[in-house]
Amino acid sequence: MGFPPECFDSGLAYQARGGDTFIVTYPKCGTTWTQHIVWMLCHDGKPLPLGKNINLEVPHLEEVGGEFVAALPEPRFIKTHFTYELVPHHPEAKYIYVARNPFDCVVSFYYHTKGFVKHYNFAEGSFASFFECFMNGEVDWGDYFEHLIPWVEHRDDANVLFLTYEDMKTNLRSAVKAIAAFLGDSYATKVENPEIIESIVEHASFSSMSKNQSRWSSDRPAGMTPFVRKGEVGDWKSHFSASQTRQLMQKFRERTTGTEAANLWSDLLPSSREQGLGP
Ligand code: PPS
Repeated sequence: MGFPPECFDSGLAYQARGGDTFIVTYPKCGTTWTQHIVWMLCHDGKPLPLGKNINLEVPHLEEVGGEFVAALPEPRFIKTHFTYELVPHHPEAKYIYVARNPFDCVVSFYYHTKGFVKHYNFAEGSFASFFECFMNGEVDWGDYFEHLIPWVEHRDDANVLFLTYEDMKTNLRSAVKAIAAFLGDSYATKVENPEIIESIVEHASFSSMSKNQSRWSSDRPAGMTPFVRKGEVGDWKSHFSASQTRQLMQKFRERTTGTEAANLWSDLLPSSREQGLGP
């Protein structure tokens, strides 16, 4: 499925309701992973079976449109890549935001754009040309930093749960528990059951989600990079040139200095010293 303009528009016009939970991300930051965790929390820890598609179970608002989402039974769990400004707001709706460092994000986004040959004319595209588009904010859903920073500013709102992909990698179990607690008492109680939490952690692992990938995307032709591709923190190091590292780090500093995003990945991203830029 693509993104019909009428679905995008009706997604923008969707009126959020009190019981809605939105999973909000900039693309390639851990959306599908979080959708699957939420789905399992709603299904007593069982994984999404083969034959189902996560994007119909936890639909992508701007892909299926607002009418489709409004017709779903409550409570609704909704994926979106909308910015803070564009996302449908309701004081009693909940928003799970997942951020990922921009270095790994751009690499993942590059393979995504190369692989979805049905949607993009980029099968032969180079990382260098995609990197340039990303740096200019000329990719789907626009500029990475314009997405990240307003959500970081709202990360302590009572109805926002702010997670990072990297923290989910480090401690998946505690991320699952945090999501359950955020969703409410009935979910928090579920994960007190050892069988349920064990099942969720197992089936949310990279190795489990690498299997039966038609559950995440049916549009990937055989032979292309799989949708659940590598699932690593730091894969960017095998893609970036020294110049690209400097450029993105410089942009990261320019855009995040003075915001709470500045220190999100201070232990992971290259320091000025490593780049020969002084202390
Ligand atoms: S999308 O198209 O925006 O919905 O993509 P999204 O799901 O946000 O991001 C895809 C990346 O998430 C990785 N992924 C995982 N990593 C670790 N563990 C699990 N279980 C997992 N599931 C998905 C997926 O591999 C993509 O990252 P890369 O770096 O390309 O591997």
